[in-house]
Amino acid sequence: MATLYFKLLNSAGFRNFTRALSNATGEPKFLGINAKFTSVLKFVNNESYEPIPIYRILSSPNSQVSDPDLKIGNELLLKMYESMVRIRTMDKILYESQRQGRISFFMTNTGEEAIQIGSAAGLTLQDVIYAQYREAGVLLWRGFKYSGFINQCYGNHDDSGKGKQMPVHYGSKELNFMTISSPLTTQLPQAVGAAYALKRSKKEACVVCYFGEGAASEGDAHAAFNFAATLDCPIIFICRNNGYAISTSSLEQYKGDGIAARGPAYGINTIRVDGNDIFAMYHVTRVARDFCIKHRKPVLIEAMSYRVGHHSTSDDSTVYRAKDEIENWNKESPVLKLRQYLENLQLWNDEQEKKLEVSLRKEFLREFEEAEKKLKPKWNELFTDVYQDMPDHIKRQKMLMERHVEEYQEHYPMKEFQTS
Ligand SMILES: Cc1ncc(C[n+]2csc(CCOP(=O)(O)OP(=O)(O)O)c2C)c(N)n1
Ligand SMILES: [Mg+2]
Repeated sequence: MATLYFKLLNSAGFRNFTRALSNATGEPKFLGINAKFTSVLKFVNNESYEPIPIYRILSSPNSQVSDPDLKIGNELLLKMYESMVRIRTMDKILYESQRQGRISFFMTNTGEEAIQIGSAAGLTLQDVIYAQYREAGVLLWRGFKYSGFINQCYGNHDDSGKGKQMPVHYGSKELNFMTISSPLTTQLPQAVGAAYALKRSKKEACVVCYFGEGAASEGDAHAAFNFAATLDCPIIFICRNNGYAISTSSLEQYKGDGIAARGPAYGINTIRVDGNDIFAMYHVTRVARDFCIKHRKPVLIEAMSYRVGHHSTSDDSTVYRAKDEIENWNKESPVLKLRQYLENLQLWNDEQEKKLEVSLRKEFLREFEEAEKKLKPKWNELFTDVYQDMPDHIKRQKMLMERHVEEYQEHYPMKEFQTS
């Protein structure tokens, strides 16, 4: 008891407490809360505040991007547009290939290309990415090639995950992009931990963590926000609010002012942005990155958009939403918006569009044919790369499988696997 007393007495918290017992007016102050007393009994709810506004630059194709901070030259503009069309091309072909039974599963990015490319363009390769699964464009912008995406979806021997993951669970050590894992929101506390480590290492970089508004309902999201705020971690949380968590619309997912409203409650600098406006995404991400690194503090960005495609190849979204709704959002396509903007500036025309489409499709199909021919990884690699030192029970499973395959090999497609 005596020791505890001294510990308390010596702790900064206790000293603050004694200091905080009264302020200049003689009224008591509560630790961690900076508020005034009131005699009005009134509940506060989300209607007590104006909804957080949506920052945007591109309200129409005629909008001017005049902010001098934005520094967005023609070369960057065209690279952004080409990258958006690149994802679209990949999405279309891999989606169809799943329908043809060539791969087991796929998820498209349609409608969210501006969130992905705009934010990725505002970062550097030193920043560490923790994504959910609908952020292929971020990886593409960082330099991941068509071949990398296709090899992963096929799980062939050139897939860096050696076929251990289901399709779309991409990852790249070289590009600082953590491998995707599907249990929702697990990436958030991990990302905060990584941001804390970055802060301690004093590197000029931040962590960027993407997640859906559905994932934000998991307890892990709340734990992550609070740790990021209280430990002052350099992390940008980018919530893609695309209106749906599979069949559950945002109308049923939360009752407050979306995900952004939670930021200030945790003491996190927050902004809501038009996720269909690539310039707004780019600008906000750059400013957030500078803030995060300079002040070693988190930022929350809620990017408003719409999931135009089905949730995945296992979903038919017309069962739970009207076709009109999808068509209306298709008209808001961020790819179309940027194209119109470029056409207005006479930087793009129909002929260039056709040429780009044809060349990307050709490039993709070439890689696709190559990937289909490749063998699967050596089958007993199933047991490797998880533990640094293989535990005994895994060694035993490996040995049993080797024996089994040896004995019954005529029942297995052994020719499809690498042998050495
Ligand atoms: C812990 C956990 N619960 C449920 C699921 C099943 N599940 C996969 S995706 C998904 C919806 C997620 O929606 P959101 O976070 O908004 O991302 P979006 O698909 O809209 O991009 C659900 C419920 C899961 N993968 N993990
Ligand atoms: Mg969603």
